[in-house]
Amino acid sequence: MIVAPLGGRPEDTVRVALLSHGWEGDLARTTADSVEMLAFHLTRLEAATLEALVTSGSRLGLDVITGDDWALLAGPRARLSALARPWTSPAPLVELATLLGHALPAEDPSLWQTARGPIVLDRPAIVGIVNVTPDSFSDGGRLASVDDAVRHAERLVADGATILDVGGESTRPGAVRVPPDTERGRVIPVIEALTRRLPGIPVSVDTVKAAIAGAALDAGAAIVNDVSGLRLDPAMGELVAARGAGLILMHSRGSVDDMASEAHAEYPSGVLADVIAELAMMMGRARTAGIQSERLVIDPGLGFGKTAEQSVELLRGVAALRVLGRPIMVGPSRKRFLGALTGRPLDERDAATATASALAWEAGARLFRVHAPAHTRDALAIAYAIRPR
Ligand code: PMM
Repeated sequence: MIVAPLGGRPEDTVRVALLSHGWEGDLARTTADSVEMLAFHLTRLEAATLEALVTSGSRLGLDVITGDDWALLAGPRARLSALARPWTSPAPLVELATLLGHALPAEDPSLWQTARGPIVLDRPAIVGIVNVTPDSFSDGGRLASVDDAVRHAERLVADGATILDVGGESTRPGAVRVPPDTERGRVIPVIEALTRRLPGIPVSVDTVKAAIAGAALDAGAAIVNDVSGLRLDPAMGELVAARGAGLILMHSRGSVDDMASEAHAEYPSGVLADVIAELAMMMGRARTAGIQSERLVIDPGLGFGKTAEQSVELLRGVAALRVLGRPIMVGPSRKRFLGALTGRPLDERDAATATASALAWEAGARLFRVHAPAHTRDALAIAYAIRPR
């Protein structure tokens, strides 16, 4: 007899073991998914709900840790699903069962619908950054003309980018705000040129303004990257819905002036729980505006309203974002928290960016927004090659 421990994520290792015994792929996956371990942080619970949760949870073999009005609930997906059935729940658990059902992650989505067709995310997708700003964080506005921007974009694609993100307004704290016409004048000619010169590469526009997003979609963009998560321009949601664009909902707080600072870095329930709750609100806003969920990608907004430590904590917990049921994008590229961890200046953080990206891939992230993709492409190629199968 041999008893061998299975390391790693249970759903992956169990699937691999079942496949090794000749199980058919789909059956192995569904069976293995039932042992996926999940945990939930429940807050603002009534006393009766808490009491019923302890009883039902322990009967199902779930771990339930409770406090005054909160609980941590953990266990295999299959047992959690048994709790997420409002039609069989006792009265105090009906609401919790319903909410748990919504919160249980669907299988990782691998398709992202955009205005120019679907993007398949069964392997890592590198989003190359084309900052057409004189004062961006990390590339210092070296792209003075449309030709410079196109040349830079071609380099990004040669180095592994499969999507390009064009931005014309810096969120760097203290950056000079640009009037919409200036932002439009920066990004639209670049998007027109890119969609002409690189027709197979979907382009996203990094803007919080519906008018700029609309003009960018007219110019051939497929995706809107709204770093305000639909908070700052009330017209953005309806525009994205009407145009069938893909939408990146990034977590941030505050205005363009202070969102990339630490001005709003208070997270009473912990940065991970609060960011997930606020991303869920942003997804609700998208739904209300009529945007289909297949068009959404979520992004925890590393460095936006987060201290370096909080960005690290978010990256550590990025797998938890999978509860939201949409593909996850991360933007660690050259950010301050990587400087804090490595002691390296801005222009020496590409290896750290690549490492952070590969580790985030393992935790479930699928899109990686980076300035200089070469290292990240290599790191992700290894991470992809050794993925559990
Ligand atoms: N970071 C920046 C700008 N836009 N968009 C998304 N979706 N995610 C990010 O992390 C993000 C972003 C700031 O970085 P830069 O000014 O160096 O491009």
